[in-house]
Amino acid sequence: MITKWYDLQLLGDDRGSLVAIESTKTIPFETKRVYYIFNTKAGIRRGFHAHKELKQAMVCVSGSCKIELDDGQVKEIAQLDASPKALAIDPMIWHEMYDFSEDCVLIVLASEHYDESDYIRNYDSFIKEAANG
Ligand code: T46
Repeated sequence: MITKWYDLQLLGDDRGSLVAIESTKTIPFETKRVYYIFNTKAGIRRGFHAHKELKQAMVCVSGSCKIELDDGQVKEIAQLDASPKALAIDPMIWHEMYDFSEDCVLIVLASEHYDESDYIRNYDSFIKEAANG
């Protein structure tokens, strides 16, 4: 299985719900960057890359979408919705997000600051690098 989830604890009371994510505890890496993806237009597919070193955890806090994960040999599809869990996006996993609902909000915790040189954006190059281990 290349699909890996981190369980999040749903905290809440009669006022509503709360989920806390603690760096190095809830997710197993130090978080240097947080970004979020929202307002994705209907029919859009995004991602189309793998990271060389970056570790990430993706949480859907509203709505839903799907993500295809590909390690160069196996492809899996994960469904993201607002249940309390974070999807691991490890290095050398080609990923594509799609089927965004209108209200989909994805929060991504990342182990490093933004660095375009960490991206592999060409699928053939990804397959070659993945084959070289
Ligand atoms: C990923 C998936 C899940 C920045 O300047 N700083 C940032 O921290 C990020 C994440 C992006 N950008 C710029 C780079 C592009 O000009 O924002 C623009 C959109 O990024 P991109 O086309 O890479 O978006 P996605 O949705 O294809 O990919 C993003 C992340 O970039 C990527 O790391 O794993 O979400």
